[in-house]
Amino acid sequence: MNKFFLCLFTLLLLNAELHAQFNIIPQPLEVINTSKGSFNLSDRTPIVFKQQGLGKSASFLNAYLSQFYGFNLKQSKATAQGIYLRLNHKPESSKAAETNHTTGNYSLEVKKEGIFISAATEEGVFYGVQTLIQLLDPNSKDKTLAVPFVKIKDEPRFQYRGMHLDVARHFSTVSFVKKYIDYLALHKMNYFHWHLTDDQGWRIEIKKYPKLTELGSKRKGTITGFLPGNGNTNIPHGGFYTQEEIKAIVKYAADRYITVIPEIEMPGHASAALTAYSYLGCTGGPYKVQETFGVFDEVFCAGNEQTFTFFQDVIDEVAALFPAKYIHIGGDECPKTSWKKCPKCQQRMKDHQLKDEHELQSYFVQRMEKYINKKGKSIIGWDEILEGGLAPNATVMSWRGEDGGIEAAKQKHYAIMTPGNYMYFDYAQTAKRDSLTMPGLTTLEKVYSYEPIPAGLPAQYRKYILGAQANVWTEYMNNPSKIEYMIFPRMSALSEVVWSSKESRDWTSFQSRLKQQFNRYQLWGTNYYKDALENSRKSPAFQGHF
Ligand code: TNX
Repeated sequence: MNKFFLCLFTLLLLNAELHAQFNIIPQPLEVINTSKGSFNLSDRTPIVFKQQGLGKSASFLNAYLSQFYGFNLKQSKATAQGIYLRLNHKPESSKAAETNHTTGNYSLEVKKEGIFISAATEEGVFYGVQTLIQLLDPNSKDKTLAVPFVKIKDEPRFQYRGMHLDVARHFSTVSFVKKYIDYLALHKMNYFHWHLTDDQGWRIEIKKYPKLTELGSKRKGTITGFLPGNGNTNIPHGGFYTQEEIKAIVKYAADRYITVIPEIEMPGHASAALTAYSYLGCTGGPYKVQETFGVFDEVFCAGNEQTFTFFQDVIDEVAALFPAKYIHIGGDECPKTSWKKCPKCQQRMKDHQLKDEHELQSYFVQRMEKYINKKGKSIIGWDEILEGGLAPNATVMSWRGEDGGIEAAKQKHYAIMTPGNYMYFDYAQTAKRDSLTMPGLTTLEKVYSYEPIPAGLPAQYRKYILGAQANVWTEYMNNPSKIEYMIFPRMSALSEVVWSSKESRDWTSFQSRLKQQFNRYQLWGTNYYKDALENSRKSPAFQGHF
């Protein structure tokens, strides 16, 4: 018996060894080291595919090769040695898939005759290309790349693999947003949650309400130091995306099989919108686009019909811009102070027999949900939308720990896990506090250790957990380099949490593969937290504020 376990153990180690040598992140389901040798990839290698849709995968590969290796491939019908992209139309298997609708399986084989990527879906082929990219030596300066022989079978574990970006606290340019989307693609992520409106800025052009961006996208300054701040930059900060720019970004993401989910905050986090249209608030103002952070009492009036007209108009334009099935309506951190004092809000509560302001918030969200459902879309809201009764088709994003997600799943609602102490990339990544951040601590190891299916959730509800997402709130990130520093390497850990099978998760193996990932970051020219491997291991247990 002991011998048996020894054998098994050796086999497992050997297996981990084989995986490790390819340094692929996220770890694929099966990696088979076929035989020694490699395929030479150069500008003489043709790329061969029949279906037009596969052109997106080919273009991504070519853009990567030209940017980082200085050559690209020509499409050809030839049957010589080349890269073959194929749709095989076989039904998706779902061995490791936790939920029913995981798509993106692929197989990749590198052998003497060529590189063969096949999948049942276009995105599967795209993920195969991402894996191929990881087989390329990031340190090579050659125009011929040796791609090691290997056979890989892979499939995602979760159907929702997301990253969020807050562009309200600090604006990100169109070109950085595209770069961010590329980072997601390189990690096989498929959702980009775009936090477009908040107290500190309204960042999406709405044609019917031009003042939202004329006035609401600009603030006069920003606090310096940690909340409540030790001064103010007094430097105006602003920026917004035109509808044309938004369409371009949505297409850019779709070409990478990434769905963009817009977030339009309601009924809280409203200062920027109220500054533009003060009649939407309970008191009528005066309001200002906030220069500091936190939670503000000025929220949208829930008693005023014009508020709903406003949001319906906004949703009309938003729904037309984003093909995603989901619209995120926020719903978080909405103090009830102004509603308690507002005659219109109180009247609404009487008319609808709402017993408290939480039920009024629920009324607000449910009314907007109905409108959004009529447009064929569903809402996502932060876990506060559970308070006062959940809207019938809502998906919950669980951020104050996992309880919201658990509760939603038990009510047979879908949930996406983004608990603060694991998934907040605005928290420090080292106990040494190397820069100004939110006060929590989320080390690389902490991210890596995250298990999206909560331990106590009864089996029959597990399918309601769609996946997980990391949030990048930008109160203390005012330039792209800081954002990159905060997301890398934590995003690489996240990609494994949401993609790789639970059984294959192995912190030791991840650390060893991450060394090569660091070389890739260098190739990309991105900033990253270089001491993550050192300090993640040493850092103490979580000390966050939730
Ligand atoms: C809470 S997460 C917020 C954000 C802040 C973040 C800072 C959530 C739904 N609301 O408005 O930016 O904390 O960590």
